[in-house]
Parts: sequence; C-alpha cells; structure tokens
Amino acid sequence: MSTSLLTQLADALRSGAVKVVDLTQPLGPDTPVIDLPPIFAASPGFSSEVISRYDDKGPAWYWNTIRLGEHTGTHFDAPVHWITGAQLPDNTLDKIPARKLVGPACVIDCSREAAADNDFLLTPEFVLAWEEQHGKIPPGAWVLMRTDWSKRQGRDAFLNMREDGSHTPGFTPDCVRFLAFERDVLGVGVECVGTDAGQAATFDPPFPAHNIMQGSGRFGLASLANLDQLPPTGAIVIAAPLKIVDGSGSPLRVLALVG
Ligand code: 23J
Ligand code: MN
Repeated sequence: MSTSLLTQLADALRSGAVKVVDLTQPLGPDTPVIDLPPIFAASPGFSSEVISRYDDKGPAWYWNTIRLGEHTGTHFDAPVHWITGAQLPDNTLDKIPARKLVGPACVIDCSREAAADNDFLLTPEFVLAWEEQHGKIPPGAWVLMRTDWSKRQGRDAFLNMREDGSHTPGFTPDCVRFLAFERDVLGVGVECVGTDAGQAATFDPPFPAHNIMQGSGRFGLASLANLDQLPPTGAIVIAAPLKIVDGSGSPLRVLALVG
C-alpha cells in the first residue's frame, strides 16, 4: 500500500524526519529598520499599545494595537513596492496567488565573503560556481543569500552605518538580472535589513534588487535568520505575507521545511 505524499509529510513532521526551521527575527520595539537619507520619509519601527490586559478595559482578555512600517523586521517585498513594478498585474499583497507563497529554496553561502568584506556583492559567476556544486537553480525557487548577518547583535552592528551610508552585502545588478531572467526565480531573500546592498543607492540602476526583482513581478525577503540551518538545496520555504489590501509588503513568519 502506498501512502500519499502529504501523509508521508505528516508522518515525517511528527517523527522529526522533516524539521521546521524558523527563518524569522523577533519583531519588537528594538527591531532595526532601514535608515534612509533624511530627505526621504522614514519608516516607523514597531510599537504597540495595550487595548486591555485582564483589567477594566477587558477583564478576561489581553490584546494590543500595533503600528509599524510595512517593511519592518523579517518582511516580504511585493512587486508594487518599487516604481518599476507599479503597473504589473496582481502586484499587491492581496493579489499574489497562494501557490507563490510556498516554494523551494536555493541557499548560497556567502558568509565567509561577507565577513571579509561587508560590501560583498553576489555575482553571476559566484552563482554559476554554486550551481557547479549543487545543480541549476530551478524556476520558481527562492534564492537565499546566507551571510550570517542575522547573528549581528544590535542596530549599529546590523545596519553598519558609516559617514557614506550603510555597508552591508547584496547583489550586483547583473546578478539580479541573471536570477530573474536566466533562472526565473520567485525572489531573493537576505539576512540584511533590505534585499539591496547598503551602498546600492549608488549602483546603476539604483537599488537593483528592488528595481529588477519587483520590476519583473518577483518578490523579496529581508531580515531573514537561521539560514545557516538550511541545506544548499532541498528546503521548502513558506513565506506568506499578510493579505493587506493594496499592501506593498508586510512582516511575516518565514518557515522552512528541511528533510
Ligand atoms: C525603500 C527604499 C529603499 C530600500 C527599501 C525601502 C527596502 O530595503 C525595503 O525594505 O524594501 S533599500
Ligand atoms: Mn522591503
């Protein structure tokens, strides 16, 4: 008798043969948010207020209101986030088909390179070398750039700001084009505050990960954690943002199934 794929998955989850790895950072008042030049509007970080806590305002219940920018902490970038994706169909959070919220992950380990050079940029050549070892990135995969940046404690170390802006790793414009158009990825995910490198405002085009990924209907995941617990291939990522009407992005719980 053959058991169905999902019955096998249920058994494997229960036995621990398939693990659930949480790729999410804690979300709270200390969660660092991107620090744009002061000529641009700042995105508010996370804050909350108590509605009631088993008191006069609600004797048997505790709940809070929350306020935060859509792009705070571990979060999802929808195509509409960038002007290049503004006219695409189904570009907002409420329109993304559910099947795109689950997909395989290719994890490219750049942790040594990012430690040696905080401005390390992933290139097509680096991706091709990864493919030599692990196989071709399949269409519809998340490409997750492991840098171990999530291990940095505190806002200053995480954002790594200097006089000339932030110094954090990312992608070359050519690499983003390669992943989008030669590999048809679902999107890119990173451990840093945004999918673009800290110095990406100076690139051509500026912010290439946002410009090209969102401009081609693809997604982003930022402030991921625990990428060091994923195999290079074989994990399945569940990344389902809130269904905010007209939303450009949202914090989310990102989970990986690892066999
Ligand atoms: C707005 C402007 C520039 C960037 C970003 C947002 C993000 O990284 C984001 O969270 O989408 S680089
Ligand atoms: Mn974002």
